[in-house]
Amino acid sequence: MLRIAIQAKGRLNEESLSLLHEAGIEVTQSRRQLVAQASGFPMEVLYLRDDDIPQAVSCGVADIGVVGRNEVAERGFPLHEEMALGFGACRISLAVPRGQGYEGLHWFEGKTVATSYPNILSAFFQDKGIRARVHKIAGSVEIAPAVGMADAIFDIVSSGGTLVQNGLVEVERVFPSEAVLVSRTDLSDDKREDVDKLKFRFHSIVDGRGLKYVLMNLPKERLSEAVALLPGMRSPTVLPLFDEGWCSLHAVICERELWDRVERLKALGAEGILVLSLDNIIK
Ligand code: PRT
Ligand code: ZN
Repeated sequence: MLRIAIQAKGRLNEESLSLLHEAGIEVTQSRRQLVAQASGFPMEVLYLRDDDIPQAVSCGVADIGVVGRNEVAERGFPLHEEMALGFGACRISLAVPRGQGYEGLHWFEGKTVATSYPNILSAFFQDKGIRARVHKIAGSVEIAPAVGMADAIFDIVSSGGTLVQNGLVEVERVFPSEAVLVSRTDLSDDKREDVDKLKFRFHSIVDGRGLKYVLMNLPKERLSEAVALLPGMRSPTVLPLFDEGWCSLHAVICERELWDRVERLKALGAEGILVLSLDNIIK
């Protein structure tokens, strides 16, 4: 029986549960309980604060966990990163008060920087040869410069709205992060097998995100031009139609290229274009 640690509440909770759901795993008990039984996979779910997940997995309280890569790096416990999960995207960045005339990292020389990620920041400054003071604070890092506690901050940024609201400018993107699946480094063979099964399901979901399945009818003489527009998974599928001058073309297209490709296909004479959502891709 695998035990997975996920965030009890917060930004990663909902998407962790929906990833499990899409993988055919339902969590039956209320999330107020620390441990819940799952169905659809031999698994228990342990609800923790994200700060505690790296240690819980590393010391074997849980076998695997879903947590931000930022927490994994900051805590420094020995863990194995199994896969990136494609949600919770953010970065930890250095930001300075607006109007500082920032021209490069040497600006930080002798300055004080407030952060909840002192280990990642100290390692970064050391690597770059910058002597700055790293001031650890637990929360509301973004107000530290305004209240005179620090000259700059090193904090998580996603939309950047919080920085703007606090009169700060992002000057260095230091650490890109997203939710990852981590495992303890001493998994038994049985558990390793279960983790691989779970990863197979997760990959089929994560790989299918942002992809569309597109079908259309196309005059046969335009086929090679159309295929050139559609990289697909290997190559597009072409099926005959009763009308011999026409064929049916099926392909997988990345969502952000969808409209551009559809417009170009239409210009080639494509008709009856259907765009379908993809739940899973089993590679
Ligand atoms: O209670 P618990 O300790 O479990 O939760 P928490 O409050 O410590 O963490 P939580 O739920 O805020 O974040 C969990 C994880 O989500 C983080 O460790 C990151 O991996 C990831 N994540 C993704 C984020 C953000 N995006 C994010 N925007 N974590 C925090 N933020 C904060 C950021 O610090 C900023 O102050 O949200 C604010 C808004 O960001 P902007 O740039 O969109 O304005
Ligand atoms: Zn936390």
